[in-house]
Amino acid sequence: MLKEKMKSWKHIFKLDPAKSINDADLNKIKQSQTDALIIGGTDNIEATDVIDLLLRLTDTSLPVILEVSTMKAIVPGFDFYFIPLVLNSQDKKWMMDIHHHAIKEYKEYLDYADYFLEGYCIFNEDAKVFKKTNCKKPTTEDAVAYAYMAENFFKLPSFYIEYSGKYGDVDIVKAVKAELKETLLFYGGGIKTLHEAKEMSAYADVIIVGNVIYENIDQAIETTKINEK
Ligand code: 1GP
Repeated sequence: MLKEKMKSWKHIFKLDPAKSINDADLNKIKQSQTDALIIGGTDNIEATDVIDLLLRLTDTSLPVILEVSTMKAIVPGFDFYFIPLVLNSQDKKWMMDIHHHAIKEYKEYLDYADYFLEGYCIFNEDAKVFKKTNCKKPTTEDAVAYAYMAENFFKLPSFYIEYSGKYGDVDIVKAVKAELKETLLFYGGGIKTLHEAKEMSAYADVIIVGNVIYENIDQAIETTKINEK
């Protein structure tokens, strides 16, 4: 069961198929202490780029996950598929309708694929994903209530505090963690240093690191060392 396996994960790198990464940097990612690799992004996601990146990752023993953000880039061959539901979107589309549409098309495939739902709560108003999915900025109280719904109403295996591109408020992560018993807490957004990685890891079950991979690869690798003293 994927959720059981994920209980031992602390760190995931998120690679954006719309951005380029050279082999040397990708090798550093593969050889790092991260627990898994997600391929995912918001804009310009093309199946050819997803396939290209997947093929460059065939020589890693790390789990390779596709985070499905658009139906046109659903590609077979991944270890796992993460499916986001945007809880604080003001449009039902991002919580329900695109999933409904996808199930009509891919239901048979889903029977065989190992997939995992993510209840997203997006905080950074400047993030592309916030605007694209027409989110409403949650307060701490809102976030805690969404976390309750994710765990108790929808029985989602994970709740994702998403600050994409900006380092978030640790007090919100702490408050949400206190609400969750079974649902795993993911935190992603603006982590660039080991200190920040450790700070968010103190409450989040899994931290997700993206942008810094493309800004400073060695600093990105440092964020994996959360278990070191
Ligand atoms: C984005 O949560 C991830 O979906 C990681 O955020 O790119 O800001 O590290 P950053």
